[in-house]
Amino acid sequence: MNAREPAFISASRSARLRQMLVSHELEFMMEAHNGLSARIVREAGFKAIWGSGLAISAQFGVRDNNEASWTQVVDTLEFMADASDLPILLDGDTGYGNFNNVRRLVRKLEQRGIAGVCIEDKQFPKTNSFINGEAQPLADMDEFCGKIKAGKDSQSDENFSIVARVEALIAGWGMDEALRRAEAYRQAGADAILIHSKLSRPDEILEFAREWAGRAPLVIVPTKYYSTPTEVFREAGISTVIWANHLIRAATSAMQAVAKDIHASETLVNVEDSIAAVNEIFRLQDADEYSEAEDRYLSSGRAAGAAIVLAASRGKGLEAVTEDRPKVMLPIAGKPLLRWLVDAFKKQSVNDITVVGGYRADAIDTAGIKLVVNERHAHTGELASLACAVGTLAGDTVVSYGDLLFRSYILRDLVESEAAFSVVVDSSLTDPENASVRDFAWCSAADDRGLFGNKVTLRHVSSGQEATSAIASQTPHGRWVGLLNVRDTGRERLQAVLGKLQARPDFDSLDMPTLLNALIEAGEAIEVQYVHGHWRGVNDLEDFRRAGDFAHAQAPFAAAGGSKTNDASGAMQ
Ligand code: SPV
Ligand code: MG
Repeated sequence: MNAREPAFISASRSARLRQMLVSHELEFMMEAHNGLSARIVREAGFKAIWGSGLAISAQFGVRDNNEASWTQVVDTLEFMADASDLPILLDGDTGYGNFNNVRRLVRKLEQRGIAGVCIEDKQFPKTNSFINGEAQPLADMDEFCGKIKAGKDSQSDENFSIVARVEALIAGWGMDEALRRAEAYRQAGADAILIHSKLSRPDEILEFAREWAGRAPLVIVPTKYYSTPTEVFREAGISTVIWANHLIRAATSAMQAVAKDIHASETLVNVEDSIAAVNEIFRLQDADEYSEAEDRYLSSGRAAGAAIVLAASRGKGLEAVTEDRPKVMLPIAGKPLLRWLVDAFKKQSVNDITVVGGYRADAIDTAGIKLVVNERHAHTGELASLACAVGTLAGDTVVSYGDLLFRSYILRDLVESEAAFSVVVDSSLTDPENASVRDFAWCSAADDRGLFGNKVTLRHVSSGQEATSAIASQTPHGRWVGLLNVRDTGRERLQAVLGKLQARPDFDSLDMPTLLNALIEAGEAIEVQYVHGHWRGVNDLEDFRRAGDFAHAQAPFAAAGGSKTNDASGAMQ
């Protein structure tokens, strides 16, 4: 869009095209042939688009002989008009029939927001002017004048333009015939005359312009006399220059080179850096607007949920089975632990999943996830891993340990929580004597099924690092399972608290409970969702061995081979 001319831009497309035709400046139109190229033309700064018959037929892979039907052309124009707010002048060939077809064409073009049409005085079906032009029969001049009149009479927008294209020079009928026809078309109501030439020098065009003497705007297509300095057209009083086919030709040579290279080399590495990035295609498609609209209009509440999965560790006590892979890639009932977790997230529409890898991150299956790597994983803890991903945090996000299996309702209830921060605490685990278990949780109230629905908040979680706190002398209310839900409303506060912890000299050794406790100290209410079993962490070989049974029990009956009963009793841990 041309920001220099706001008044021009706010006018309708047809008014802008008409303004270009009648202005005393030399104006330019660039060819486009689909929505993408129409957008590219606009971004390059052009003020209008030429809907080239040659380019549109070529992108369909058919000949410029009216092989594409006129409705197929009009459908293509609709995509172009949607993709770009520029005025479009359609190359309407001969008008696709007689005066009646022109009337209908004009009405349909107006309905699709097309600013004007150019019709040429040849016979339907036409052939491109550069293919044996002299052999092509011209239309009867009076009949063509009738088409122009019919088109002008049927437009409902006074600014819709009809450009009459004179093919007399192409067909070898001479300058006098070209001038005679141009004058007749002007009198029939044409808003501009396109005078076409297939010579490599502009001489006949310039002679025509001299004789024409500004009776109506003149449009030219210098495809063949391309070496003429543009200043020459300006001095000749030309209204508009059409660069008629250069984007389809540019696309063609780029596609030929890339296809040839990939075929010969059987790899993408040679071409990747020289072609548009996939993200550039997304940008041209306006993919961001779609994401924003999704946030506004999708009612599911968590349509664009995100997750950060901490998966950097090899797994203490699991060294025997993690030589070649991190803990999260251990196979549980036939699929990696991480895949169980990812599938569980996807089931709750938590689709934007960032996994923070570390130890043997190269072995992580990245299908459906984004992988970031904590390069310092060997010397750092959970918060250092979280910090690797937290910069990209957007929207509602679940932070999860990577070694979890759980029943689906646990995640569903967590992500449905409206609280800025919420965690899952298992009230079946309250024995702090078990030294191998950390993450004990003290809450504002014990799990009490009778008080179902009451809000309970987290008061403290035992951390691997901290000195025993006063609260730890009391019996805990359960164990934090490793799931934290951060609503969009809490995101910046979480980032701020994490930022403060990052300033501590011992940050590299800090774990997730330290973050939860820091949030609590900062005055945040962390809502507790109690569960009673129904989940597993994989912390040692014994957990690993038993996780298969648990996982089988989560699978549909068919996949689980009927072993559903393992999980029927409740507490799993
Ligand atoms: C087109 O772009 O389809 C034209 C111009 O009609 S030309 O191909 O030069 O005839
Ligand atoms: Mg054409």
